Amino acid sequence: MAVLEHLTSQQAIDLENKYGAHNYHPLPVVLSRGEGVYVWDVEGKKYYDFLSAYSAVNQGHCHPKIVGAMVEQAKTLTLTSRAFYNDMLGNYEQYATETFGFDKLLPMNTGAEAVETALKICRRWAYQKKGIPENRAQIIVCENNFHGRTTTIISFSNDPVAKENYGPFTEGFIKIEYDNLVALEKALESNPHVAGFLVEPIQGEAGVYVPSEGYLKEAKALCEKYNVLFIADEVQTGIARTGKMLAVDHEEVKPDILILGKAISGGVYPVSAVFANDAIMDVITPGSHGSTFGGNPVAAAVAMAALEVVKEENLAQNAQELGELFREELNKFIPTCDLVVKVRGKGLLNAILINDTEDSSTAWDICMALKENGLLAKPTHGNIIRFAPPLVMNKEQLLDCVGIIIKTLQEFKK
Ligand code: IF1
Repeated sequence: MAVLEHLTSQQAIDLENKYGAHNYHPLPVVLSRGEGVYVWDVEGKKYYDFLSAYSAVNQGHCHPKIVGAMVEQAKTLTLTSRAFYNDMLGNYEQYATETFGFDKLLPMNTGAEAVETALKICRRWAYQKKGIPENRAQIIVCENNFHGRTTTIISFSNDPVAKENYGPFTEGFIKIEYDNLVALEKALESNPHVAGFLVEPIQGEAGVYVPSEGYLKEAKALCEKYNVLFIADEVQTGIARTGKMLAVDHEEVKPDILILGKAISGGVYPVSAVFANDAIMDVITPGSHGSTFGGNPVAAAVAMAALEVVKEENLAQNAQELGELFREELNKFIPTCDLVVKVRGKGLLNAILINDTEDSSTAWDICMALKENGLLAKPTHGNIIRFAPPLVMNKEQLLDCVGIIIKTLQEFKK
């Protein structure tokens, strides 16, 4: 094994700059250890993690139960491919489908793969079950969506940074305004070949946009009225992040297709999954979709442990209560601070809107100051900072973090 010499932060940054593609602009902190709500940098400085790897580490860093499940399975059988059965996948599929209330799941690895899988299932359902003419299926998506980075997915993005010079793009998508039921009904009634509606229950990357109360329920009803599949992308909002197991649970909405990723594995291993009932999932036949690692024994073991942790530690209830406390404390502070316009979110998926332009560096500069004060967060735009700690945080730690955020904002000079 290559000798991992002890690097300074700058040495680690230099190595990444020299040998790695520059597809990110990370905050200049080099992490070497994580435990629960904390991470440490290579110089030993301790931080609260207020990003949770974009809501993948909901169960806290290096949760012993999840890591233990991974280690045990990794010592036993890591990968068989789906050319053969293995003794873990069926167990996991039963446990996860019972947890989320669907007949079946299709196991994949990353969120984007799961989104792509859901799009393929939706299109095939449209042709084979709804009777839409071949290659005419349309899927409705929302402005300012984020569903991943594959070529098809960025085809329906409106983020120029994520899209420019990656064409030609995949056709078959209709974009409408988020949280606008009139726009949705108009798109449904004026396009005869709509197969599905793909939506984030809360738009994460757009800046934690929580839609109006009732939006998801009404949108689902419109999909039923027009015989269109309601596809919920809960890669970021799922797994207790917003105070319920799924964000759609706040409105008791049952998606036709559910997409999960990130924290379904507790951030320990790449795991994603697409859930649907038999009437939809049975369009998938042998050889019509697959993945080398999809449904591997380690992923199965890790995901079962990660879901058990969410239930055993009551993480949804904790996210609900601590999220309310977080917004309550910040809403007391905001009237005293010109720098912050508002706080918004649900459960422990929150963001503050900074009183500056979207192309300013203010949010970044505030995150740099937060880092100095021992809390790691990252802007989604020049004027929005997302706050998403692990859901295992306790009240004392949360109030400590609120104190750090308020202190940093009070001391911040543009
Ligand atoms: C990056 C944020 C971005 C997602 C939703 C699917 C995926 C994601 C709702 C794809 C992934 C990640 C990707 C990462 C940063 C982060 C992110 F919103 F979470 F902050 F980019 F918008 N659906 N989100 O949020 O899952 O393929 O990454 O496993 O690409 O920079 P993935």
